[in-house]
Amino acid sequence: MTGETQHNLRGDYSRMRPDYTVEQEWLGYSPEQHELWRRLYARQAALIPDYACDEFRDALRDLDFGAAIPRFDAINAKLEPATDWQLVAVPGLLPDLTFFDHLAHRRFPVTVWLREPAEFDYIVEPDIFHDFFGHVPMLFNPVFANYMQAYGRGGIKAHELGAIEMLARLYWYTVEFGLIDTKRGLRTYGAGILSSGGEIGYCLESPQPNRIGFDLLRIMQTLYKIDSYQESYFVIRDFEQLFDATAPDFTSYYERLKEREPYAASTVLASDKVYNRGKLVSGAI
Ligand code: HBI
Ligand code: FE
Repeated sequence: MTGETQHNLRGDYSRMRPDYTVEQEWLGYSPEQHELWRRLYARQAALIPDYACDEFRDALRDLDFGAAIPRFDAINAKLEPATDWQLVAVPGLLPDLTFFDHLAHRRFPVTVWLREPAEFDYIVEPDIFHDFFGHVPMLFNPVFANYMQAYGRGGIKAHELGAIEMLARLYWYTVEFGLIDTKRGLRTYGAGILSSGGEIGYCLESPQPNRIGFDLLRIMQTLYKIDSYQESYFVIRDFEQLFDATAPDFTSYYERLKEREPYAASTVLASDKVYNRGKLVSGAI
């Protein structure tokens, strides 16, 4: 929601608390909505063994929430003992600071509304399927869970420093669209990919996009696409690398980055560790 106003957001913001949380009102979901959830889940779950990292795959299998739209309180009963995180229900996208504050307190905001059947393959704003299927399994991994909290704390600071745009690129290229180098080959842990029927195969198998080794400052200097598959994906070695990269104070990084022009999403640099150099023809997707 960086740099945007709220008027065109989907979702009912009229009954929220000051921290933007609402009741999930699980009994209000219709049988058709539960059926749509089952179809979304079945399509996506079938892709997970080939494309998701083991941490995501194992958590998804243990949680087994494919039969109906899950109840947040039932998942919280498992999540709190595992990593001390909890899910909170929200109407949709939140103002940056509100979002960061929840993460900094180990609360993950999950949108309550589900997309329409016509949006089965593609949706612009995050709905409950993206937020839940894509994000929740990774919150069971202790190192990743700590990274998410560090991101929230960093976001509050970036807000004070006028650097949210740079930090948001880190979230985009890791939490939403990140790849990881595993013994079984490249896999994904990114929620934007894991909740997408098309991009999950594309990001790992297509010759078109760049796949480049994780580099914190380079990522924070790189623009991203919100309306097409990504032109570049960044690959971490393990979740410790992600957590360790966010341990230092970013203040001096932002000062350096503010003096530089951002890179286009398609850029490959001589200093990049290249897993795949994209064969993307501009405008091809
Ligand atoms: N709100 N509910 C919700 N979910 C997000 O992923 C989200 C948000 N608000 C802001 C935001 N993401 C990003 O713009 C920040 O990471 C910068
Ligand atoms: Fe997301």
